[in-house]
Amino acid sequence: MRLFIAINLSDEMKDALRDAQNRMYRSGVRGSYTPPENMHLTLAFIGEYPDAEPITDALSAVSFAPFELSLDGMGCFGNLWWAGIGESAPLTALVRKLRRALAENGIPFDRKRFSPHVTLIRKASGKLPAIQLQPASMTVNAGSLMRSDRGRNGMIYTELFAWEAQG
Ligand code: 2AM
Repeated sequence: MRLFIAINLSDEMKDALRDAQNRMYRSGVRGSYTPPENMHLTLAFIGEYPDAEPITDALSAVSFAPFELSLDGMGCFGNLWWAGIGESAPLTALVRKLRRALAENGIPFDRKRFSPHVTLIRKASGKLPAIQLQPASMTVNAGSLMRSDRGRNGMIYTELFAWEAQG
């Protein structure tokens, strides 16, 4: 199984992201647009791993209180265009605790520096236009262990385990 840990986004966040995608499409940008059901914020990418149970055990031991996230601007890694997430101390703390728990349990993950983003377009054509995102925010009440499968028409992400905030 190809696994990652993510925050799934609220409808309000997805609507704002969808609106930005629509404007980019109308301005001629072509590429592989992330469908709303696939929009998420990755906290840790595990990759191929045979068993979800040690991961759900590790996640269950990481507690966090609900916190707010908001969108903040757009950026790109080459031809992968994304929407950024505003600076958030609780998010940074959660990722640090989560990654430490994975490491302590011997679960491998991509140790690249955390750069909170939601991918909007892969293989985007042209240059990133100056598009303003509609303001949007959400309360994070849970994180998710996700499985990624290659479907006939793109990636299919399935939630295997929801890990709830406390309080
Ligand atoms: P991306 O959107 O920036 O590509 C599922 O692939 C999720 O894991 C995506 O959000 C992807 O981020 C993220 N991810 C992080 N590191 C990855 C890696 N090394 N390989 C594939 N996906 C990775």
